[in-house]
Amino acid sequence: ENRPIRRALISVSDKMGLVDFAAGLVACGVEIYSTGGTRRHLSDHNIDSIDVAEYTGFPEMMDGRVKTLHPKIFGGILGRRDNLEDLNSMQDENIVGFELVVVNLYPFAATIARKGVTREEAIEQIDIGGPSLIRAAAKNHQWVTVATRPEQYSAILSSIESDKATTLALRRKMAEEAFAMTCSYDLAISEYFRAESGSNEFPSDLTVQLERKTQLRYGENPHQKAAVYRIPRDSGASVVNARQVHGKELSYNNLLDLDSALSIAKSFTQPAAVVIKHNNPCGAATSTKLALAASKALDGDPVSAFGSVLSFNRTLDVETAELLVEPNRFIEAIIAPDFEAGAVGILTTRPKWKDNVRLMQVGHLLPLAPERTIRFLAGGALVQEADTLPAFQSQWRTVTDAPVEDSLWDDLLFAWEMVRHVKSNAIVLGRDTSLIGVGAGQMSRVDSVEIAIRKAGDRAAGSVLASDAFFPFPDSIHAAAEAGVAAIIQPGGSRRDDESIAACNEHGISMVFTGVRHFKH
Ligand code: 93A
Repeated sequence: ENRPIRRALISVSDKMGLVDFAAGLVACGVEIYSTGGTRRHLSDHNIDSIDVAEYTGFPEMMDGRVKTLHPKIFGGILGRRDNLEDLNSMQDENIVGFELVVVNLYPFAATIARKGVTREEAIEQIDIGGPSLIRAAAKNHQWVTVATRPEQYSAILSSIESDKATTLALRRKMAEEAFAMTCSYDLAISEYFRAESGSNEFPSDLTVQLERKTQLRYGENPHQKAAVYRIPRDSGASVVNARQVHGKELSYNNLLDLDSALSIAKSFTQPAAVVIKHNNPCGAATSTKLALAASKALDGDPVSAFGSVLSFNRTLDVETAELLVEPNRFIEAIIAPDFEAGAVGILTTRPKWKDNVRLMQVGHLLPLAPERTIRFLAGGALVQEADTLPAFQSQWRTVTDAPVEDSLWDDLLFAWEMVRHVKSNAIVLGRDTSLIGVGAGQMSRVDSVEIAIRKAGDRAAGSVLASDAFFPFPDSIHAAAEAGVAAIIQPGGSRRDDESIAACNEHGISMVFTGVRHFKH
């Protein structure tokens, strides 16, 4: 079921990694067809390609609204190579076959996140041809390989380099990811229209249908009966849908913790590792490599990490697995998009580990789709949109005399992303894009500050502090200053903001207001 790749159609908005990929394809003798902007980008880097417009005989028109929507393109993707009629049609109409389709879409979500974007601009960023190309290629994955993200290029190229072809398994995996991607793309558009119509009215009746997935041994405590239910037809990347690769049955509390762990790992684009205890993060980090992120995350609070659950946003590799099985570590469960075979080997054979750890494979993590949350109360329920609002850095304001040092911005962004995942009142300290102190669930904010500082110890000096809501009094600022905190990020909006700002100025600390609150109750 290996299919040779002779011709590729490339049409991408995100040009990341494209030049190396295309150059590799050309070196393997693959002929490239491309659309306007993509073709210019390739030719700027001395890579020749055939103009799609020249091939179809139709110019790009209507400001690019019609570029690839043509039977000579879709016939070349959808034609079944073992169907005589399809092949005859291709020959009669001078249609060439594409065995590889490389497309990523107009950045709709990034466009609507921009400040002051108009409705017309948003509408123009609804990609029509791109999803069609992707869906056509994914439908015909028996013959065609589809790439929708730069991260996929290396696997595809190395397969072509070694075998001049791709395997069915690879094509099927790419097709699966492609349909998940076009689905979340359309969901973002539909949510935009919903928000635009100003209707924050939720349905007047809500029917929640759930099907029992498994009976659990017990609930939060051994005297409580419990079961797991799933939403029928929901196939998103979730703990409920994840596949258990190894280990004994998950408990109610494991499932809750894994769900939190996964939602945090999902929110980072860089390789990330997260450590959860009792539904709050006690370690988390991002880095250039998963193993580095894991080591920083576990060092965040090594005492609390004992008996924790872990999540990762990349395939768990051998290097990371080696690091996890160090003596004196005890991990209840791990969730990751995938596990290298060698990593499963390491995690499931070492004494103490093999009988205890559960491994959950969740599959490709989609970018955050808007979701709703439901919490049952006695006599009813609360329904809300999930707090998946991205950080709009363009709307942040530095409010202190001292500007934020350049070296601290990454940590501020990291801490701000983390604090929304901690129970209110939430305070986190971050340093070197890792979590070094957390104060969670306290009834007074200054208590959370003091706990976070105590957890960070010597490491608090030079760190950044994030607060999920404004400081009602400047006492927290004084405590942070005493510990050597270098910068603070918080929503702002208290009647006494000026007192907090004055306290920062007095201590030479910089402070950023985000204008957005992230309570989690
Ligand atoms: O406006 S479209 O929906 N009409 C099309 O026919 C079409 N074909 C590809 N947008 C279309 N595309 C998109 O153009 C691709 O999905 C890709 O994001 C972008 C690449 O255009 P260019 O190569 O001109 O930069």
